[in-house]
Amino acid sequence: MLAEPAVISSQNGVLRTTLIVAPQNVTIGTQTIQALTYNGTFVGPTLRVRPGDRIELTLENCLSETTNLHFHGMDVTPSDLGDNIFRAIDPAQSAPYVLQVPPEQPVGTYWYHDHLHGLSSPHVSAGLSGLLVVEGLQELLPPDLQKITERSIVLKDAHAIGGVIVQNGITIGQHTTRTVNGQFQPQIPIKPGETQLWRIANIGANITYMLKLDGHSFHVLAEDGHPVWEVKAFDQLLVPTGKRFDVLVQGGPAGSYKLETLAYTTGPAGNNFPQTDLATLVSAGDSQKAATLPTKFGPNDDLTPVSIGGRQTIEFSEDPTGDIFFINGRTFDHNRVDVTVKYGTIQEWTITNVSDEEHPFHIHQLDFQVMSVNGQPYNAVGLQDIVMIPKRGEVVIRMPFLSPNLEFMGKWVFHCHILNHEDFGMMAVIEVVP
Ligand SMILES: [Cu+2]
Repeated sequence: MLAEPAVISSQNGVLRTTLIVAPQNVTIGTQTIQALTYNGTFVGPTLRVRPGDRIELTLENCLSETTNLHFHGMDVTPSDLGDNIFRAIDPAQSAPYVLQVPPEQPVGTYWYHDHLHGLSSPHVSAGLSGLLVVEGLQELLPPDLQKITERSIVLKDAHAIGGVIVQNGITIGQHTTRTVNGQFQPQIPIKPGETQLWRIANIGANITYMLKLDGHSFHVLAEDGHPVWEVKAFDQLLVPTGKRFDVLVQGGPAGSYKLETLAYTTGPAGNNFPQTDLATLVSAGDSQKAATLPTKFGPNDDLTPVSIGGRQTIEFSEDPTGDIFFINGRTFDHNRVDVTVKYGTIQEWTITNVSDEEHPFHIHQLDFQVMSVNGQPYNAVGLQDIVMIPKRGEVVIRMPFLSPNLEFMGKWVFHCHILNHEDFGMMAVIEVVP
């Protein structure tokens, strides 16, 4: 049976906790393997906050290597003790992280993970990631759906050799064990006609999922923690590393239904991921009258009519052997500023990919709207923080650099969210100035 990760919730507006980063043996199906964990579990504890809360977290590093922490998707300061991925927490150090979650933070599913350049892929592959939920999504639902069962569907894989998760010389596309909430092919219970909220998140380091649930659709309420203004139903969801979908699932007639990832290729220079069973949805028990699902949901913040305050072109490329990865022809240098943006503007970026594989683009601290893919208009129904850039293709996005919190100005990064690509160069620094 599917089990939820441990939960740590804010109390009276503050989430105060310690995450201990340490090697730990974990059990996945019938295997016991050595992972790197937050508080001892392969899937770290889920942190739950409300908009406007404060996070006061101590990261205690019991590894033999440096680590740090990133709060993926959060509109918080990238500086000082905040969501600052330029920090490095040495072995045997305890470090404070203090984040003021803005009252305007969109409600939905986020996550946290190690973001130390050069070690982020090995560390996240080995287990260093967990969910972060900003509560309030149910309150946007019709009254009869506000108390529905909520489930985490945490997608995370482990490639182990000799009982230890591989961290050196990671080769994407090798056989890996895909888990849901750290479990191997669990059963997920539902009643016929019952509506459930699933928080789907790919918090692995490198692999892509094309999710399908036999006989069921995913009714997407939020993408990357940003509620949509129009709910659409999908038979399949493309979930690259880092991506989240909050969806409604309505139980079909009594029976068993496979949750799987379909075979997926990221291109001739990329990877061929095989079809893999992930879990079984078991519909049983008293039938319920299927609720009418909403078609409208979050506020409409469509950026189509806005005036553009600046434009950038960003190029993703790689060397012929696929060992080094570039943004605008350069590998990451944390001492260099690659893009400067004026605070208070809405920017339009054209992200081109001149390689023969897809790369999921991600930027910290804010969300963007996809305007077009390969020149074809894209009818976005919300904002997001990850978009797959097609091989030999381009995506145009619009980003509001408008956080009401002036601390928001500073330096942060954008990168490919295949963490092996990020570690080998595919990341760049953005600075927002007055
Ligand atoms: Cu990439």
